[in-house]
Amino acid sequence: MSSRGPIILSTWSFGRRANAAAWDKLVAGDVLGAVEAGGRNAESDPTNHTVGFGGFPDASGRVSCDAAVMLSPAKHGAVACVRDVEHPISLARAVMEKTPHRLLVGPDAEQFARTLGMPPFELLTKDAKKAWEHWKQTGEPVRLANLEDQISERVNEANHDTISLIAMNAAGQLCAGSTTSGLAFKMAGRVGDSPIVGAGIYCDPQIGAAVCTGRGELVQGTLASFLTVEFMRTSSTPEEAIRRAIDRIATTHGLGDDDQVGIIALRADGAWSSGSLMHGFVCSVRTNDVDESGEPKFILQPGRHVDE
Ligand code: SD4
Repeated sequence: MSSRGPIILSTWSFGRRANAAAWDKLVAGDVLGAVEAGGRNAESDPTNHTVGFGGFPDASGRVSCDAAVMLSPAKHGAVACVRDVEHPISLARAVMEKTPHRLLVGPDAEQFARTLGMPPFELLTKDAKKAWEHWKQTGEPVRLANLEDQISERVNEANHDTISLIAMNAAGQLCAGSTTSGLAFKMAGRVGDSPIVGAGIYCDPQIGAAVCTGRGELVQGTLASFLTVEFMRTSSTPEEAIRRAIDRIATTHGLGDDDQVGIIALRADGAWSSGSLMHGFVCSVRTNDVDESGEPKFILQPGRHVDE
């Protein structure tokens, strides 16, 4: 599929709401503002249990968030393992714009947020705490009647809804971003792919951008978003680039039944595609003509599906 911007692509079906929140800024040409607005939308949604407020906590019962934004190899910012910041993606933007650095982590990143006037914010909701208590007591997948989304150890839309986005404006300027509370009940201190440039997100204005979702550990060792962009340099289509990156993940890892990764890629000429290791990933897209969510264009192992 090919056309120049404005276009915004994001992970999972709730990405449509994020795309809507980003749209006005994107139409005005502000790609960074659009990605930030989309990420903030997901961060504020208490029913999304893998991003910001309402995110499921780590094994210690505390929510920790990772986020990043990227305009180019020279212009990006990220935060990791921040526990009391309402909008980690805005903090990542501030790292890019207000510091000479690229990644701030933990309490010092939180302290940086205070200096910017972002007050401490409790990210743990009652539902998320309940889910954690259940997990703590039973070690079992959670089945709570009052939770719209059920938790399991599996990587599916119900429990893996990190938002990763790529926006391109009408002038062809690109921006990528991601924000997440990571895997539910992860080890305290664990950081996934999302804030790692090259892993969860990558953007090279000359070539294109790619973003990932799913089990971060599979993405970190393959630098799957960087790899996808590099493959776009030489591949005939974004779909082919994604296929090669997903293939790399599959051939370098012993995949478990629940291992899912989804990738979205947008080439600098506006051509885009999406793909995943297995069935279950969803990509949301908005342009002047389209506003929809759908199955990825490419699934490496279509016979496999992550059930709820
Ligand atoms: C992580 N990649 O922390 C994130 C999780 C994710 O959809 O994408 N969930 O590993």
